[in-house]
Amino acid sequence: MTTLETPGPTLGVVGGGQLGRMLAEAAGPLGVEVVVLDPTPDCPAAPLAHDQIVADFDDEDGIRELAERADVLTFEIELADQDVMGRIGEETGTPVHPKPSTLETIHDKLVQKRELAEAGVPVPPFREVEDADDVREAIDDYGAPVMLKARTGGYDGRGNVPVESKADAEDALESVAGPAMVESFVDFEREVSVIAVKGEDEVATFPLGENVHEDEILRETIVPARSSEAVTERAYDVARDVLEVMDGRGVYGIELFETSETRGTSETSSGQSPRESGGEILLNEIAPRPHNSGHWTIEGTQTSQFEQHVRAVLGWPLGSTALRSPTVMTNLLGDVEEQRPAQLEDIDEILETPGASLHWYGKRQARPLRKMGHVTLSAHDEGTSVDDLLETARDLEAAVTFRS
Ligand code: AIR
Repeated sequence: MTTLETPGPTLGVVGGGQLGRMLAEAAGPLGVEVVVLDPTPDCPAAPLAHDQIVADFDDEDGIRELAERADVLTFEIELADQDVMGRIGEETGTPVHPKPSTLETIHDKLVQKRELAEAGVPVPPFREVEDADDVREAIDDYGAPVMLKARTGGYDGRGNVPVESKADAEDALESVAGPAMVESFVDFEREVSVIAVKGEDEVATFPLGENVHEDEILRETIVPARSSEAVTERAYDVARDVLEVMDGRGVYGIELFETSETRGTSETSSGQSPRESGGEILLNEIAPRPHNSGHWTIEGTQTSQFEQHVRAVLGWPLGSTALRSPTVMTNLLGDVEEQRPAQLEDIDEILETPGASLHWYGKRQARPLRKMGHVTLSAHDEGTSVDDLLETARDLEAAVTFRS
């Protein structure tokens, strides 16, 4: 039986960006206190959290203080140092979720792909590359273009470089600047993601989201995804298989490709055309934390991904992931030429539109393509389709301007 007292349990979160902010927003009503650790004074999570420890993500003293004050340690950024968290977690007896070993696996995209492929999770062809010759060889084998990825450190598209031809191999490797891997470029029909939750002795998956990326950065999530039922079910199966490999409780963002064609026998055996049955599901990447493609769950489902993360890491029962209504989320990315104080103008249309919710992360500085906020638009009547929602959401996003 789960018991609540005052003050409630404390969650220590390494990282205090928008994810930490939305975690704190979700923790409040449950009586859970959040302390974040982030190097930026007045980080986005600070005004909503109980407290902020100003320290680097790998600062041992800071993380020890966080662990001593917390009942459970978690993280909202992959720059968190798994070795330091693991060691200090053990020293202080504060559990860390997801487990640092999971973060270690995920940290290195090559290790991540290898472990998942070994577990039978479908992944695009991939390999380690050490020099430009390896990249060129991969282009020979997979065909151009290929996707060159930094094995560690990249997020929000940083560190992912499409290589169009062999002539670009050298420059691409240089821009990645570090250990790298190459993946075959997936000819996808759409990108989708499953936000999945691993609880104490249960798992949950949120409705499938369809993601639109540009320049490797998420722009929109559309729910339900416009995939066939068969593909949607397949995505949930793959997500559950992924969770089997992950160690530790919490929310995982599982990014998937739905390929354009159905290969093999499924199209003939089911008697459906590829369009009806859809393509295959391949794993793209995993994030061991709440994910941008799950922000829509705040308004769109009965329990948000942030509340699920709080519940999961504390070992509490998970909530319902049932869809409330079709929902579209659009990111508000810094539309500025260079860094400047954050100021978003003309927000009136968003505020006045029924079903629209504005989330502003409170980042002091806008930077080109930085995630500054998002807008969620939920259907408020039965007749509204996701295509209608998408059109309105795009209009809302276009209505606001960053002061430059
Ligand atoms: N984040 C973590 N991994 C990927 C993303 N987008 C979130 C976390 C982190 C914040 O982005 O909430 O703290 C950092 O944002 P920025 O704009 O300061 O780089």
